[in-house]
Amino acid sequence: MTLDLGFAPLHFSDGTEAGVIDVPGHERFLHNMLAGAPGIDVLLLVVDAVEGPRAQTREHLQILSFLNVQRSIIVLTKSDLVDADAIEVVAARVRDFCVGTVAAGAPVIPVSNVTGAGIDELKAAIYDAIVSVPPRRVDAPAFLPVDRAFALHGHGTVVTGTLMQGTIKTGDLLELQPAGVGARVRSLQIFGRKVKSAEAGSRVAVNIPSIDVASIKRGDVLAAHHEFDATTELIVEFTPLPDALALLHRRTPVRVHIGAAEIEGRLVFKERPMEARAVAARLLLSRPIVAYRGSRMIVRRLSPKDLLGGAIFLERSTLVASDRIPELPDDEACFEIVKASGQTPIAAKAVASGANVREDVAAACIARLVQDGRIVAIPKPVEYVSRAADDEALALAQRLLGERHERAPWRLGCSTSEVAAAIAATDALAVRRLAAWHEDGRVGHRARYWCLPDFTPSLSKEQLSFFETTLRPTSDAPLSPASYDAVALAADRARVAGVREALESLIATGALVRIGDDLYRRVQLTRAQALVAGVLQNNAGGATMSQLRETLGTSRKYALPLLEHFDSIGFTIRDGDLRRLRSTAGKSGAQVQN
Ligand SMILES: Nc1nc2c(ncn2[C@@H]2O[C@H](COP(=O)(O)OP(=O)(O)OP(=O)(O)O)[C@@H](O)[C@H]2O)c(=O)[nH]1
Ligand SMILES: [Mg+2]
Repeated sequence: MTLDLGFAPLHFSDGTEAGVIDVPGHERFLHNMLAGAPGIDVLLLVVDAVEGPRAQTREHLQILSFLNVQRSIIVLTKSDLVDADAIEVVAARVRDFCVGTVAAGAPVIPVSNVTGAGIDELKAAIYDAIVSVPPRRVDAPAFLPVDRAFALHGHGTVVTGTLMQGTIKTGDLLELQPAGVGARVRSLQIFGRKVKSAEAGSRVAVNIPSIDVASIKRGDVLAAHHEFDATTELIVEFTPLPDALALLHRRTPVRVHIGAAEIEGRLVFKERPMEARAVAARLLLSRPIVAYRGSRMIVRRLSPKDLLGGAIFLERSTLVASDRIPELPDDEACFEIVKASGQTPIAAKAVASGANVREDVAAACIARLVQDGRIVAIPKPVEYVSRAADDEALALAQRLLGERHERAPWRLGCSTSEVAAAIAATDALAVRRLAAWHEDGRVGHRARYWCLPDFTPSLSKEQLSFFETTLRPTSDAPLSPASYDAVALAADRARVAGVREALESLIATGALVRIGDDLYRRVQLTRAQALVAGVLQNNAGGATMSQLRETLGTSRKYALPLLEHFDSIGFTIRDGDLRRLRSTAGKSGAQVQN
């Protein structure tokens, strides 16, 4: 079984020479097949006449369809092991198998390596094929992907490969890429024969003694000096295999085979491809590579290593030719990134890197998108979601609130955690989103509860009568409060549904006012305030605590916290033993600081 690439010359009587590249067939050595395949112009698809084509045959054909194969020949080996009829049958099968592949319509030649039958016909077919293959570009900058590197005693480092384009001559100064190290060519060989120059399409061995063999590996490129810049970001034209469409995401982790190199990276689309058609894509690699325009590469999934498709190098990402690549405007690119983030708010910085634009550009795009209402800002820290995602989450939250208001109208609404569960967010995120909706007036907020904007709690008949009874003041002290603790205890004991929640709602809406343990009805408080105002308006110098207590007709126990409450809400101001109205205090010229 062949493990790695094999190379051999094939000579024809007229002096024509072909370089044969033998690649392993077994799936486990596909990476080696991929290293050798880009140099192939003429494909010899070797099929066992006994077994016929196998699954691996299909994968090889798919791979080769993305590379440089110009002509194909189907070779049926072991013809000595089957009769002529069987050969016809298997030949027909292979022809069918090759429909729609690079080998479609290729001649089928049965051979036997045991008897030598068919070998001359095969050689003739190879000759016909190679002379009809259009020549590679010999005047382009030299580009030699290195498939082997070794040190030769007395000569130093030698690298071999298929010269993809250009010409190499002895004495040339080349460059080993992506390291970018200069390398002088001391000597050249084509299949063991010393030559002065080698042209594109040749299998060559290049002696570059100035470079340490340990610093070269399969996949490096020996290239024309100063012609290629290594890059990790490229624009490619990617053609997906139909079977691979489902495996593609907008950003797909991939393993790319280019030249003899194998590199991990990400393939990034503006939009996930839905058809097996060529699309522009950005390829972000984990290591720099060099490539020439038109370099072909094979793209596999990172794991498992399914074949995804083929790609053609167009430009380094920084040098995008705008007429070739349908670049989305930056606004759209930024919008796509926000949209792709779904319900997870995304920061401007992440939008910039996702859309591959500068941060200041992203900031301007985001401002326009917010202005146009296509994306929505979420506060603390400022991040963004798409309008559609926001509407969706808001609808869920509003549905929850509506249901809750209907089921328990006496309740203030929902806690943050309840909303968080409904919109499938963490509490921390829910509070930020609720704050944004509250800011826009799309949800209401009262005492740590969230509600629909126009919602006011309303009590059931039973709850109303409970409070009526419990909070009824005695006729001799109409302004005396109830005890909050006592009311809460009574509420807990009463068999009235939701009455404890109703108590909190009454306090939150201000119908009841809690001052320490004292619980006032709003009417009591309004009355008390009017009485205090009356006394103080008639006493410009102020009134004492006991004067006010008498007016209110309550005990000192209640009067003290109540007056302090009036101080705290800015209604009165205390000055030693005296209290005055804060609003008139200024007007009367007294020395009061606000
Ligand atoms: N009888 C007969 N046996 C053959 C013929 N050609 C190859 N074989 C035998 O088939 C077996 C496989 O041959 P290989 O040349 O290793 O096949 P391969 O396609 O290169 O295999 P991989 O490199 O693993 O992909 C060997 O035992 C060969 O001797 C033939 O024409 N007739
Ligand atoms: Mg083999």
